[in-house]
Amino acid sequence: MIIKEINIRKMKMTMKNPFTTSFGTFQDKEFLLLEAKDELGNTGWGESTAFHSPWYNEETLGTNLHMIEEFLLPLVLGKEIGHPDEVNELFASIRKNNMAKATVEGAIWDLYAKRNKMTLAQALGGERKQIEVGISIGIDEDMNRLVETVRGFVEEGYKRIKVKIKPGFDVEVMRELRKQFPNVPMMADANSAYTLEDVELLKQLDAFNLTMIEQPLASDDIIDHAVLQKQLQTPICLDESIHSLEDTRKAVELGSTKIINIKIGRVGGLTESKKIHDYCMEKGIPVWCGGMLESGIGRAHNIALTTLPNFTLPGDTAGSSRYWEKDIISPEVTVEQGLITVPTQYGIGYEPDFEAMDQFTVETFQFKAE
Ligand code: OSB
Ligand code: MG
Repeated sequence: MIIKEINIRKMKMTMKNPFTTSFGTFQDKEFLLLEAKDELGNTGWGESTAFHSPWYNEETLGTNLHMIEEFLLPLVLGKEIGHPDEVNELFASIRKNNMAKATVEGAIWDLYAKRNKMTLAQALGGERKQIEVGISIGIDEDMNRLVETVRGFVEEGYKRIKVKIKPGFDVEVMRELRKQFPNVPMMADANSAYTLEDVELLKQLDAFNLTMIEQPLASDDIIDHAVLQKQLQTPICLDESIHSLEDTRKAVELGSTKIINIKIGRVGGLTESKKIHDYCMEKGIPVWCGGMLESGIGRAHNIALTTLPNFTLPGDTAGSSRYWEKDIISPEVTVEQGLITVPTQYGIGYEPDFEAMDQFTVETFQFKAE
């Protein structure tokens, strides 16, 4: 296929509820959407998971726009691409900027699947008809309200509850939640808020039978996590520290992690996600699909990826209504008893809802092959 045209939309959507992590709180979600068109008029969609500011990683909406426009599009526009795996190779001369790369690559995967009359899940080699999902709950210092929030999602049937923790909001919170919900699969995500000086505190979490603790230590660390894992019973799952198959291999070999959170954007796209998935499957390391508070477009990519066989733990891909009054796809993503039924339409399987999309579009950019 030949990539003839790329359209980018700068979006601004307001989440139903503010989301708080160990870095801070935000409610407005600003991000990029990218539409790729081929010479036959097929289209594919990608979503950038970079946030407005660089608190999760170093990328931002602004850096993504710059990287895509200046460096990535010239490598694909007007080019003949046989298979989306080639996009990774075309981008190999550009260091990092994984979320920018994944935005373009994701759109080309969707395009490829549609052009070949397959679902994105099939194009990736996934076979599941339904996927199991959990939910990620932000920090809420009002303990009673947090318990009620968790209760609501448990009653909705979400398959596991993930709670954000930070120093001063950790052991007692998990103790209370475990007391209230003795049998619910539960985990904690620290978003890098601790250091090895907190080992004694983190060891107290072992009492609560958590499925894992996500990214307790620095976002660029894999050494200290190995030291910590030796002293914890609770499995460590790395999120921020993993940007590639190579990072995964090193972290697994060092014993820094027993589970991997795969985020398509963070690792530079679906091709790299698949490689990490395959490697982990071979090593007996379970994976699950993380979330970046995506709109329906990014959510659809996460669903397709989760159909691969080693996604054996519920991911963070909650339903559209968890985040948005109105999502930008049709139908919206719905969750029933913690299950999402994988769509059977070609490509990402959901149609863009242009009316809703236009409503949240702040700026548009168009690029055409000469
Ligand atoms: O660490 O997994 C994370 C949201 C924003 C940035 C980082 C993370 C998260 C979440 C929420 O945990 C995932 C979601 O509901 O999309
Ligand atoms: Mg995380």
